[in-house]
Amino acid sequence: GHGNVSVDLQSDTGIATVTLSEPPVNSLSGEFLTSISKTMKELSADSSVSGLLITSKFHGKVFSAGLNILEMYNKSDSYLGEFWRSVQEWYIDTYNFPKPVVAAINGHAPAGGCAFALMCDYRVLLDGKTIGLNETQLGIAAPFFFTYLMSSTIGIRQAELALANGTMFSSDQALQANLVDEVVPLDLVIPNAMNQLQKMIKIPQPAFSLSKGQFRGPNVKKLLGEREEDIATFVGLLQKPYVQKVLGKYLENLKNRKK
Ligand code: CO8
Repeated sequence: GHGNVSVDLQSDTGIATVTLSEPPVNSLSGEFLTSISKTMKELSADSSVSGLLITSKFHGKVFSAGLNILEMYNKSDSYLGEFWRSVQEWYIDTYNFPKPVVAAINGHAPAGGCAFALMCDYRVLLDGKTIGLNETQLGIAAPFFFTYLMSSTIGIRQAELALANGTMFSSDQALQANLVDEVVPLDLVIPNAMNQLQKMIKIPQPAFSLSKGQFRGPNVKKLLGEREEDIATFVGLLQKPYVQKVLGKYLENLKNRKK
């Protein structure tokens, strides 16, 4: 892997475990996102790889805290633009990955952490953890490609409600809504995810890839066709004074939560 992304390849099955290891909570900075994208590109091109298990080093705590809010606070237009480019790249490389990808969600998965899990083909969530696209709670709206991830997973009506309200689902609610496929105790998160991968890697790979591409290709193509516009939209929204104010307040609350 690259940076704080580690890869462990099982030589007999070709399953690669990708462990997100950015302390303390796997928040996604531009640098971390780029490390993830590079890793995905390499694993995609490696013919000895049959599938991926994506999980977090912070087992039992946090899968990913989502985009690093510090990357969006008090920054120049060009900084924000480059950050957003790395977000787009991460989405394209992960969502478009041609082989099976299973998320072992071994901790909380708010916002970008939820999006990451939604880019995978199957989700196993740790019992008692929360998952959802809570962006509106931060005063921002999730980008269109996050909303597509949610609506292609739980259906348009439920996605629209969840995104408007910034709903964080409990593990029971997430299972009920089909936002995740399994909810299990801690010691089963990785084994059950592995079990699902063992099944998926038996499907002939070209057929798997073609089928996956038929669902996902149009969404990726849309973003590829309007990357610069999407960056401009993001930068424009982020630079609004009220958005910066809300983000600042949110960061402050995060810091003060435990005091
Ligand atoms: N970004 C930056 N720093 C963060 C983030 C984050 N997303 N999450 C946590 N941190 C920091 C905390 O401030 C804390 O810092 P410090 O140690 O300096 O006080 C440190 O990481 C550890 O966090 P906690 O102490 O809170 O750790 P816990 O284990 O108690 O809790 C949680 C972990 C549940 C993940 C909790 O930290 C949390 O809820 N974090 C916020 C999650 C969140 O709301 N993320 C939203 C990110 S926005 C996004 O992903 C999509 C934006 C799309 C933009 C589109 C615009 C057009």
